[in-house]
Amino acid sequence: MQFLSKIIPVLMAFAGVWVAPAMAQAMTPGTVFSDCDDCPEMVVIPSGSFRMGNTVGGEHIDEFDGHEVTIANNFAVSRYEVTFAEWDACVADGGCRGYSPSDYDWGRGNRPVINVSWEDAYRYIDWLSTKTGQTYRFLSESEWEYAARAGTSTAYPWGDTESREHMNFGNGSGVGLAQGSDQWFNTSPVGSFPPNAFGLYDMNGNVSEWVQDCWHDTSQGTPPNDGSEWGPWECPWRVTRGGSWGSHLEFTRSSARNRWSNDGVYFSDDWSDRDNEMGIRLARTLKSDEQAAEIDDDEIPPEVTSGIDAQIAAAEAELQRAQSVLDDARGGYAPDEVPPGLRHQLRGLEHQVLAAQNSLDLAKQERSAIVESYLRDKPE
Ligand SMILES: [Ca+2]
Ligand SMILES: [Ca+2]
Repeated sequence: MQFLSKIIPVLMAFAGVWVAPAMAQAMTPGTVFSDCDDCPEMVVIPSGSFRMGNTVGGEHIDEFDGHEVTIANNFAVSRYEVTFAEWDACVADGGCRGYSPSDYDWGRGNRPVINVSWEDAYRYIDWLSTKTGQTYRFLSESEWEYAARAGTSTAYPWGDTESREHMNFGNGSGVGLAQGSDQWFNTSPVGSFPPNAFGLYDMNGNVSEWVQDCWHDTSQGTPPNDGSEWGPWECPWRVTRGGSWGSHLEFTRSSARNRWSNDGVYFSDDWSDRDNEMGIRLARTLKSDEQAAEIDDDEIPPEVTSGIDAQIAAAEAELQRAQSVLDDARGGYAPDEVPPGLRHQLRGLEHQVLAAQNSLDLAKQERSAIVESYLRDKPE
């Protein structure tokens, strides 16, 4: 936790400083920015190390025992859970496959979007990346816990006990409850409770949040310790974090782990992957100029990137292949005109396209990390 003493004063100094995207250069931890009018507000999170997992003892199912994780580069995380207003902007712009999730009459606007599968969320991320030219993505599971803890090693960012002054949760046994400062039986408008020390709201409670990682039991090998996701890219179960307005209390701790089905939703007649407790938190990779480290690719010796460049080329080829198989199978039908008999087949193929796109995105992110780590460590 050594980094804390350095970081916290910086955060205090920069808390709430907002910059327009054009000025988004050399962004210091704590800086808040947005890449467009309808884009989610993002907060710059500092690089650093932390102990991931159960740091306070007690029996908590599926939490890691505790291992050190080091995140080498600053990155950005959405200040709030993605809202209905932000989701609806995607649909209005022709993105998100036109899918308009139900809000159960709890309210849209600044309520967190719910009833979104991992693949729905991925489509939103894809739309946002295309619209802004930036690399939006899910957080990895370890990034999520690092961001939620914000330097703390207690069960919650505010201490070891659940609190309605700090979080929207239910009766502790899986049913919504409004009491004290928590006035909401279901979802609350995002930002209704104080932020953590990184300036992030509602990491714990309100809606549970998808991350990139596939689900692994704690007994299944060793999780990554560098902030990267625990793959593979495609799997039947994804990790969700933070618990929700209606989950059991044990899922609201910063270290708590949960999972949800990720079978792939192609058409909205399959609801198995969607739930009214599940929402979206975004990450965005910061570009090198935003980290004040100008990168000229000519400066990088080819051997530094040759391995990852080969991976990127293979991922691009796989994406092209999967897309062409899907296009052939669709046979000229628009997405909403596909006959029911063909839907099942297309659903599987579309899932493969998303998986290929996702693996390409991850390979590109890894290339940036390799280049930045080379520049940081190279001799003067
Ligand atoms: Ca509540
Ligand atoms: Ca949350």
